Parts: sequence; C-alpha cells; structure tokens
Amino acid sequence: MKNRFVADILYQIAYLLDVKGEIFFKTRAYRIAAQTIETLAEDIETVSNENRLQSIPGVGEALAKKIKEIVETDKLEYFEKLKKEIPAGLLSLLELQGLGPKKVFALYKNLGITTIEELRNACTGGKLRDLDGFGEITERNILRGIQLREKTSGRVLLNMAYADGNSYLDYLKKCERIEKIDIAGSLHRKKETIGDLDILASSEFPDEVMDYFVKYPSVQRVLLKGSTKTSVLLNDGLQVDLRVVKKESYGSALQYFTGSKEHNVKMRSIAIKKGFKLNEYGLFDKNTDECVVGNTEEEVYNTLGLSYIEPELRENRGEIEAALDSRLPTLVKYGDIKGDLHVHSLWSDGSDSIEIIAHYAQKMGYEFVGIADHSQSLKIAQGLSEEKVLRKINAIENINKKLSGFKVLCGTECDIKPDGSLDYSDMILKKFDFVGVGIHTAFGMSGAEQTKRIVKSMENENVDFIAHPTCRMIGRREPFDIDMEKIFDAARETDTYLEINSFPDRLDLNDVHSKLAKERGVKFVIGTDSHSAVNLPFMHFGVATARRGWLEKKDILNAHSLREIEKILGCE
Ligand code: DGT
Ligand code: CA
Ligand code: CA
Repeated sequence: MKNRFVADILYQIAYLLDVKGEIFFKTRAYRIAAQTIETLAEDIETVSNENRLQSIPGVGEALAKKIKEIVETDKLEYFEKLKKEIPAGLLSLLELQGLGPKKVFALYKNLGITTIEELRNACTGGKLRDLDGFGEITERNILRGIQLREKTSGRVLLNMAYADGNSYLDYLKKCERIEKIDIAGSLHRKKETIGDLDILASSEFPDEVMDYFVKYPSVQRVLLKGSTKTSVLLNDGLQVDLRVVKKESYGSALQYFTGSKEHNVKMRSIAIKKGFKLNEYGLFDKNTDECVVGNTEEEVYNTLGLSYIEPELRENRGEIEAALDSRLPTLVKYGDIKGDLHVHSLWSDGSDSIEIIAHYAQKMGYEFVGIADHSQSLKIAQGLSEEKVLRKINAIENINKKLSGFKVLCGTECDIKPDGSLDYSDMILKKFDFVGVGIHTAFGMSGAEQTKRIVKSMENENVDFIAHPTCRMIGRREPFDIDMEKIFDAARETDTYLEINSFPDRLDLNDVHSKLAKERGVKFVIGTDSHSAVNLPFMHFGVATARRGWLEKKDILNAHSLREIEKILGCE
C-alpha cells in the first residue's frame, strides 16, 4: 500500500507551504487529506484507479489530481518545485522551540539561513536582533531551543525510559476511549538505550484519545498532533509518540511499531515469499488484497508459519529463522529470579544495613540475597579488611537466626589486582558463601593484559563469578578490548559464572555477548550491584538483557532455588 508514502508527501507539502507563508486554510487542506489517507483502510492505489479519490473527505479536484500523480509516478511535480523554492533544511528549523514558519521564512529570506548550524552562528553573532520581529531575547530563546534539541537527540538509559513509559501508560489507561494499549518500539524490546518512546493504542475515537494524551502533566510541549500520530516532549527531554489504530489492525500495528526495523524488513520478505503482504494495517493476501489477520501479533507470526517471537528477540539476529524451525529458546521469565547475589551494604559503600536489604528482598518474593561488599584494597569504596570480613560473617549468622523462609548469603565482590591475583587470601575466600570478583583499578591496561588478568582470576578455585566482565559504562567508559572468546572458554572450563550486571549504566555482559557466551557453553548470574535496597528492582533490566541474549532459566544461577544454589556454591 502506498498510503503512507502519499500521506508523507502531503504532510511535507503542508510544512513547506507553512514556511512559504501560505494561508492557513490551504495548508490545512493538505494536512487533513494526509491524515485521512494515512488511516484509510483501503489501498489508495485502488481508490485512485477506480477514480474515487474525490470521495475521500477533504479531497477536492485539485488534490485528487496530485494524489493520482503520486500513485502513478511515485513523484509529484508540484512538490519537486516547492522543494527547489524552499531548502529542505528549513523543515528542521521548524522543530526548534520558539520558531514558527513565519520566522523561519524571514531568517531564510533576510539572512539566507537554511541549517541549524547557520542559525546558531547567526544567534551567537547577534545577527538576528536587527531583523523585524526579532530581538536579543529571540536569539537567546533560539539558542536554548538548539541546546534542548541536542540534548533530546541523545538516547536515554533503559531504566529512565521504562519509568517514564510506565507512568504514562498508567495515566493513559484511565482514558475510557482507549481499548487496548501497549508500549512499542525499542522500549518494548528492552534495548539498553532508548531514542524515543513509542506507545500504541486502539480506539474508535482517536481525536479524544489524542486530546487526553497531550494533557499528561509531564508534557512540556506538543511537537505534532494528528489523529493517527501525536508526538510530545516530556519535561525530562524524552520524546513520546502515540499512535492510535483501529482494533482490527492492533496486532499488526504492534508488530510493526515494536520493530526493530531490521526484524520488520525480514518479516516482510518472508510474507512476500509466502504470498502475503505485511504492513502496519494487517497481513494481506497478495492476490486478493484481502486482510487475512491483524488482530494479534500471535496471529501474524503463526499465519506466516513462525512461532511467536518475544519482543526482546526482534533484532534480526537469527530469531526469524529459529521461529520458522520452532527452535526458539524458552526465555527466562522476569519472575524466575529467586534472589540477588550482588548487593553492597553499609559494611562497604552501600547505604543500607543488611537487615533493611534482607527485608526489601524478601518483600520482592526472593528466597535469598547475597551481600557482596568490596575487598580491602579498595579504600575509596570502604573495602573490608580480612578481620572485618570475619565479623561480618558473624553478623550475618545472627541476622539469619531471626529470618524465616529467607536467607542472607555472605559474599564479596573481591578486587582482581592488575596481575590477576585476588585481594583476599584463599583462607578468607573459602569462608564466604560465594565469591564474585571484578576489576576496579588499572582500567588502562591493554586488552590482551586485561584478558590475562581476568582468566587468571578465574583459575582461583574459590571464585564463583566475574562481576561486570567488560567494565563498560554506557556513555562514559568503553568496554575493555578483551578477547571475549578466550574469556568465555576459560569461564566454561573453570566453571566460573559470568555476571550480567543489571545496573542501568552497565548492563554488562550485554545482550550480544550473552548470546555468544551461551553458545560457547557459559553459565550466568544476574546481579544488580545495588548500593541501596531501592536498587534491587534493577534486576528487571538484567533479566531483559538476558532475554535479549536468548538465555533460558537453566542458564542462570540465581533463577535456581536457595536449596539448589547452596548445593552449587557448596555453602549448605
Ligand atoms: P529508538 O527509538 O531509536 O530507540 O528505536 P525504535 O526501534 O523505537 O525506533 P523508532 O522509534 O524510530 O520506530 C519505532 C518502530 O517503528 C521501529 O522499531 C520499527 C518501526 N519503524 C519505524 N520506521 C520504520 C521503517 O522505515 N521501516 C520499518 N520496517 N519499520 C519502521
Ligand atoms: Ca522509539
Ligand atoms: Ca518513535
């Protein structure tokens, strides 16, 4: 269907006419027609071929002629001419806070400004203040708008978007006009960073839904409002797109807008091979153009001969081939986790007592929590001396006496020294219920040296897992350039678990590494690296990463029961 293609051109014409200073009602005609065509259930090509274009509300003789030209030639002379008259860069200026079409056109006519960079230079150089209708304040406002845009063009961490998304969803669920609603896009796939938030709803009253959507209290500004798509900017700079579709297309729309783009491209080619056409409106018979299914995602996948694919897998990393052969993994579930083995307490650099952590973990439904404080040489993180470790073991024994149906395990996140030796003697390491080790110093060593360092630490028989193996910090520190295959092989051979650290700026191992590690026979532990009890729910993001890495329950140490884990760790 060319519906979206036609609608896009009409929208762009409306913007260009805005900039040109055309009268409102002329640009509105293009917008209304674009919106109608976007939501039209029927193929615009069919309507055009049967000369019924003028039956579409808002389409008169002149517009019908233009639409026919687009449908038949994939181009429109009038649009090409407009684009030559008005540089395309002007459209990006329109997105800036405080700049309407009139001002954009004045900037272009008087100063020849066509790009954001030129506009920034003109503002800093004080070139705008002498223009009619502009002043020093306008210059400052525009600069602020440019800054904001730069900030929002960046991506946010998964946990931020997840919190924003859930709050927005709670608000939207109170709208009576909404039948179904879901998060789509990269947040539905639980990617580690999110560009913008996509929400999909079905309703018979899209305009009322959109009115309600833009009234959300955290909305800073409405970027675009239509009856199929509305975009807003939240106070914290995150953009949110809401799309409203009809119930019949909900499943195919959710499939389309969940992405990823790469997954969708592959899905569409499979559809074509099997005699269908797949788009956001449904799955259609290629010959009769009849809609076969569209209600649910399951139907779309199953009709194409695929088993249902969980959103976290939809990255075109082999999931479609696996679904065709019914050999997709049974992914670990968010509720499968029985405890957390990476929590810092007041004993080192955490901010809560072990009692508070235990209480919080028990309330989350866990069977155990492992306190893994830092080791002695990590002075900035108040690492524990060996003498203090012995006292802590005692303290935990006493805490456990007061708990029922729940156990605190005493562990450590022991530092791996630059030469690969550990920060505690073997005598002390043996006393812990479990030993996690990690790198916290000498980040500048070469990849080869870091590989040796980590492999050597695994050779110590007391070590149970490697914490945050690559030490990356999203947006702040690149991962070590280590030989992952060597690390995976050593982990398998020494029975060392690799951690998927759930702290939102770590997510380390990441999804891709987790999948590779599993293929090489590695087992995992998912830890939060919590530094206070309220961090414990970060587990969700670690499980999300594990799911994106195709992991199953059996691959994950802390998805086992306390009894099984005690046996595995030898700390019954
Ligand atoms: P983000 O926002 O950068 O974190 O990533 P996404 O995946 O949320 O991407 P976004 O917001 O641009 O679009 C949402 C979904 O819509 C995307 O995952 C798949 C679908 N989509 C968007 N543009 C295209 C496209 O050009 N082709 C196809 N096949 N799908 C698209
Ligand atoms: Ca998105
Ligand atoms: Ca989007």
